[in-house]
Formats: sequence, C-alpha cells, structure tokens
Amino acid sequence: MKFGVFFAYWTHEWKGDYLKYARKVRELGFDMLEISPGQLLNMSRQELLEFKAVTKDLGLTISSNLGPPKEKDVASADPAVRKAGIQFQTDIMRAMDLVDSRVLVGVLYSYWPCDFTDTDKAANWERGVASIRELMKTAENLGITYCLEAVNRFETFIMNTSEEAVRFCKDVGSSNCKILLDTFHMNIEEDNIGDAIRHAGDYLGHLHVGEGNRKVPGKGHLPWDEIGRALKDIKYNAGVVMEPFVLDGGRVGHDIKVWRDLSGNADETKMDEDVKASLMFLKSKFL
Ligand SMILES: [Mn+2]
Repeated sequence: MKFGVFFAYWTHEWKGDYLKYARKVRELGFDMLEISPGQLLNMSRQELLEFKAVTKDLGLTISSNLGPPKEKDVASADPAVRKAGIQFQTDIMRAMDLVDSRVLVGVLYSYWPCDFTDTDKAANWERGVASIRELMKTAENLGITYCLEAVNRFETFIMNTSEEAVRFCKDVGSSNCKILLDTFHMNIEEDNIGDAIRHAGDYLGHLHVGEGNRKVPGKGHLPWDEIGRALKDIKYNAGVVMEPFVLDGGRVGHDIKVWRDLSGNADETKMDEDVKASLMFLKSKFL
C-alpha cells in the first residue's frame, strides 16, 4: 500500500503550491500526494516537468482527484456538454502523463458538486458508461488507472455504494477502470464497511480515508481495525489517501460544507502534526 494525503487538507481553495506540498508530505512520511489535476492545465510545460522532476527525486507518487464542473459532465443530456467533458478529461490525462501521475480518481462519471436538477439515474448511467468507454482508450494508452468514486446520497444520485460502483465499472468493461471507496461516504451508505471493501475486491483501485466528520483517521469512531482486516482480505496494495477537511471558509469549505472549524484552531505546524500522527495510526491498523 502507498499512503497519501490530499493537498486540500491545508488549503481554502482547490489550488495550491504543489512543489511545497510535495516536499511537505514527503517530510511527514507519506509516499503519495493527491492533487487537483485541473490546476495542471494552467501550468506551463516547464512547470509540469519541474513538478515531475521534484516528485521523482522525492520518490513521491502523485494521484489526481477530479470533480468535473457541470459544464464538463460526461453524462449530461446535452451532447455538447458530454463532448466538452470527454475533451476535458482527455486533456487532464495528458497533463497527468507529463507529471507521471497514473491514477485519476473522483466523481468522473458526473459533475461535482451535484445540484440534483436532473436525477434520471438510468439515463445518466447509460450516457456516463458510453462516455467513459471512450475515455478508457486514453487511460489505457497512458497507463492510467481510472477510479470511479462512490459518494453519498447528498453528493450524487448515480452511485452511492460499492455494489453500484462495481456494477458501473463492469458496464464500462476495461481493466483500467476501477472504483474508489471512501470511508466517509461508506459510513453513510454501507451496511458494513468491511463487507463493502470485500465486495469491491480487485475492483478497488484507490481508497480515501477519513472519519465520519472528515477529520483525520484516529480522531473519530470509524472501525479502523475492521477496515484494515478487509483490506488484508482482498490483498489491497494500491493507494490509501487521507482526504481530511477540517478548515472552514473559501471554496473548499463551501463545496465540502464545512461550516465550523474542525481543526481546533490549528496552525500549519499543528495540522502537520495531526496528519503525521494519523499516518502512524493508519499504518498500525493496515500493515
Ligand atoms: Mn473521497
């Protein structure tokens, strides 16, 4: 397993100084940094190559976490929007290739945050599968593992559980297409988190970890022993990425619905200490 953390733990916006966070997370003991790959499209080729060189030097793996905007929804009823969505994700994967990021994860089958104006699940499912089949050619060519994230009912109507995500993935039918399970979402939707992980089995390509209130693992009540046992049962060996959100304010606080400070008024040093302690906690449960 590779242990990682999403840079937005520290930020109020979906962008940041990736060189800084690469160095920071390596220093804290992580193997993986998760980024928002939309930012890669605004970086020059020189900046992309520098980021690749720095992360390679650090021995850090980069995963890319995307919530496409509504106007780039690959499942939209509007063919022009679907086309823009396919182009957008193709451009993202090409930029990921330049920085040697080989894992794309998120609500890739829809848009995020969802506004629930069109909740025709069957139609969105079918269009999403067709678009993603097209995208898989790029993912396969670039060696990118493409992971569909099951998120809770307040964030999408398309897939809320491991069972639905696996079914969608089977409909796509590519060995590069996998699923992402997130303990925060599973805590809301699944009968049993361990069973949801076991159901995913080899389809599980990425795991997000966080407590039920999205604090770092170890600060809440999720069943980390059981989650660790399930990961051993399926011989899981891909990314385990913390996606904690504890700061209110900014676009991140708004999109994630963080309406109070959950960090204990932590400064950056305390934020670093918390995530480092959580990494040791997770390793003690998962390894
Ligand atoms: Mn997640």
